[in-house]
Amino acid sequence: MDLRSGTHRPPGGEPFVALGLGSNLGDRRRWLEGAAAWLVATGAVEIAVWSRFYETEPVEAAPQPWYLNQVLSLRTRLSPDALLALAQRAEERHGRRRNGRHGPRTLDVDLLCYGGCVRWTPRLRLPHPAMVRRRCLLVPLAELGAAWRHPLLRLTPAELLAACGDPGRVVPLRDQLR
Ligand code: PH2
Ligand code: MG
Ligand code: MG
Repeated sequence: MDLRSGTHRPPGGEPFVALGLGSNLGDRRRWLEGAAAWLVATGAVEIAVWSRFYETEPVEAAPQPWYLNQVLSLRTRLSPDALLALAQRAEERHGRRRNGRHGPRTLDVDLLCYGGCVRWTPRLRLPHPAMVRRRCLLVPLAELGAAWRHPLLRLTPAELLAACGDPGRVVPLRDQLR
């Protein structure tokens, strides 16, 4: 497979690609930082912008500990499918055990968006359907300040956040440099 095939690359620009990281088991910050470092060490991605870390109330899930969430934007030549496979390897390498859908987890790495790519397959849905419903994803995503627009709704992350009715609490982690 030619990972550089240009089908997802808009003319004259790089696609805005974002990953959502989450953890609510064990040393949550260590899992997120370890995953980001591992992703970079593969050589397949560069991190363009890091959001802050946020303490977030679990949403759409049985009662469980609060999450630490972060969003990263990436530069990569990987296709959406190859990037998803890399994200899943990162989960496995950071203690992820499948605790059922939406169970507590050491590490969740979700592909939130890949430029204007729209996909609806059992394996990969783009943009990530939960993104527009969850403040725990939209608050860090909006922090990146991207001009990206959701390819179906035509709204920026800040506009999606303003329209989002999720009451879940999202609080920047203390002790951050920014
Ligand atoms: N992930 C889920 C379910 N619920 N809630 C928060 N706050 N953060 C998450 O990352 C999250 C969640 C399933 O992936
Ligand atoms: Mg998830
Ligand atoms: Mg996931």
